[in-house]
This record gives sequence, structure tokens and C-alpha cells, in this order.
Amino acid sequence: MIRYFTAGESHGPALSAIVEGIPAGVGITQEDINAQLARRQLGYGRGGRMKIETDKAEVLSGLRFGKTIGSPISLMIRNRDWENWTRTMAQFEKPSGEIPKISIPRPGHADLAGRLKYGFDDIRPVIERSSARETAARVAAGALSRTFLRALGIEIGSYISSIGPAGGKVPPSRLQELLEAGGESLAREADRSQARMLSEADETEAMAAINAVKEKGDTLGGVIEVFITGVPLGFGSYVQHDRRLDAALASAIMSIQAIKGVEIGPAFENSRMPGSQVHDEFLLVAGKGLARKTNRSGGLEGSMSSGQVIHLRAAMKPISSLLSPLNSFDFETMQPTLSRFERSDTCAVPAAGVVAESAVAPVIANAILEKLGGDHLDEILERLAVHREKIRNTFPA
Ligand code: EPS
Repeated sequence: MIRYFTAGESHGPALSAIVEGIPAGVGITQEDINAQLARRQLGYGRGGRMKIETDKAEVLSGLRFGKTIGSPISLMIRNRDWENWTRTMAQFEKPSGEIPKISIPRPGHADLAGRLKYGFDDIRPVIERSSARETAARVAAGALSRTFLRALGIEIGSYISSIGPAGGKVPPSRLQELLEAGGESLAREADRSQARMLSEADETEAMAAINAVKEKGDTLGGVIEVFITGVPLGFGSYVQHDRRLDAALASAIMSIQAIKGVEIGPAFENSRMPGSQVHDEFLLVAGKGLARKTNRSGGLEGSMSSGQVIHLRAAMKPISSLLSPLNSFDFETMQPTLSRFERSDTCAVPAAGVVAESAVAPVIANAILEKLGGDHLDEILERLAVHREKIRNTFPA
């Protein structure tokens, strides 16, 4: 089973990740990891920090001759901005001279609870680790599972369906067409847009909305759609809460900074409709076997993959570092004051789509490993082929 941890402060020397459980024999190139890191750095509405960083992962263990060897893979992404923070973020002795303390919490951020919970007299350490900079390490870690899944014919992609008030103009037929070509093809198409949107009209509106809030020192959130193609039927389980695939996927997405809502398929819309219009009826089609006309379950029935495309939707709140201040207070004086500004993005929804793709990759990989086991890619490929064949043969062609 795949487990991973990340470490690193936003302005410390580096971010790192240790990923254990990727089977042996998976071919991984530097590009497999770095291309995902580069995708995460893009998107209209990013702030000044992205001009400083060019994220690249150094692989410190777990690969030999371009293939995984089954041992833990450790990754490191250096923070280029570190050189500007060696005093503020010094690991050992406090440097002489003044290091300004942060004493005004930003509403919506981890600042308030983090400072009190960990007993700091400065909010800086909270800002450093709660920062979404951490997602660079998650994307690097997720790229390993993603590459393993690609070898199994399973692909992950995402696009942004709305940013603030803009969105919702993608014709379902266009999405269907892209999904038939696989999740990665959908992701590539979204990557052509600065907002990672699939409709030009949506993109234009979204960029105008970002410009408008930026001028006012404000921020915008949005909705991310994640798709996983090629997952055969029967992964995950209904028998125990912690083996439910829908729950594990939702948890992975909810764990991303600023994500406050997760939906599987059109779940909220389904809740307003009668069951007869919600459930994806079974059709036995000559020459094709089992088919469905719809996928309103989002590819998950009984917490198991249904063999259809898995679809998750996530709501990202607007970033809580605003240039225009909100009401706050100062821990030093205990007097009301306005919140202070930390350099930030106006909108990071496009990047969060790439992070969401990376977050679900190990969850799907684990569902495969839970059912099939196996320590080497070849062993898993053989077992997966047997499983796919068994499902195919169940239904008359
Ligand atoms: C972030 C604040 C900004 C963002 C950062 C997330 O960083 P800084 O404080 O250095 O300006 O740029 O995102 C990243 C650095 C990144 O790589 O995504 C925050 O407070 O969450």
C-alpha cells in the first residue's frame, strides 16, 4: 500500500516527500514529476512568488536506472525564495537583530487556531506550514502514483468549471468527447487555457473576474472537476467504512488547502431529483456487453468503482490572504485592528485542479493494490488483465 508524507516550510530551504509502496518496475522519468510541478505553477491569478520559483524535484532514493525498486522514494524540491528568508527562517540560532513577529491573524487562515494551539508568540510558523506551497510536494509525490496508474491504463485529468461567477458553458458533448480520449487528454486540453477552463467564453469571463477582484485587493475561489478514466469495475469496498473508495477520494480532495466542499458526480443535483431520474440504468447491448446511458453516480456505486469514469467535484474558497484588509485584532495589544497583507495569489483554482489530480492518484493506486496485491508492475499488470477479462466475459458480447 502506498503511504506518503510531505515536509517543508513555504520559505524554508526545501519541500520534501517520502513515498512508500510504489511497486517495483515502474518506469519514472524526471519529466513525469517535473511536468506535473510545472503545471501546478501555472494559472491566471497567481502572485509574485511563482515568478521566483521553478519547481523541480530531486530524487534521493528509490529509483535505479529509471525504474522504481520498491523501496521508499524520497523527493526534494528546493525553495528558490529561501535565500531571501535565511534570517527569518533560520533553523538553528536566532540571528542577531530584529526578526519581526506576526501578531495579527488573517480571518479564514490557520493563523488564529494555529498560534494558540501550538503555543507560539508569533504567527510566522503557522503561515509557513499551512501555506499551499506544501502542495508542490504533494504533486511530486502524486506524480509517482500517477505514472504507475498510467502503466495500468488509468488516467487522471481535471478542468475548472467555474471561477467566482464565471463558468458553466462547457457543452456536455464536448466533455464526453474529451473523456473518451482519457483523463490525460482532458488535462492537456484544460492546460491550454490560462484558467484551465474548457470554454473560451468561460475563460474570458473568469480572467475579467480575476482582474476585477485583484484591482480591489480581493480574491476568488471556484469549482474543480476531477476525472479518472480506465478504472475497472470492482475496486474499493462497501464492507467497512475505511475501505469505501468514495470516502477515501473525498478525504484526499478535502485535505487540499482551501477546499471546503467535495461532491461525487452531480450529488447535490441528484438530491433534488426522484430516484428514477438519478440511477444509471443497466443496458445489455449486443456487441458491447453492459452499458449505461448516464453516469450520475460519478463512477462509484456501493463505494466501489462501477467501471464508468470516476468524477469528483471540489469547491475551493477564495484565498484568505487579502490585500484589502478585514477586521482582526493584534495579539500584542489585544486591540481591534485591520488584517495585514501577506503576498498571495488572487486566484489559485487552476493550480488546485492539478493538486486534486495528484491527491487522488495514490487513493486509486491503493484501491488497485488492495484488490490485486503484487510487488512488481508486471505482476500487477497480469492480475489486472485477468480481472478485466473476467468482467468482460461475464456479459454476452
Ligand atoms: C501562499 C502564499 C504565497 C503563494 C503560495 C501560497 O506564497 P508567498 O507567501 O511566498 O508569497 O505563492 O503558493 C506557493 C508558494 C506555491 O508554490 O503554490 C499561502 O499563504 O498559502
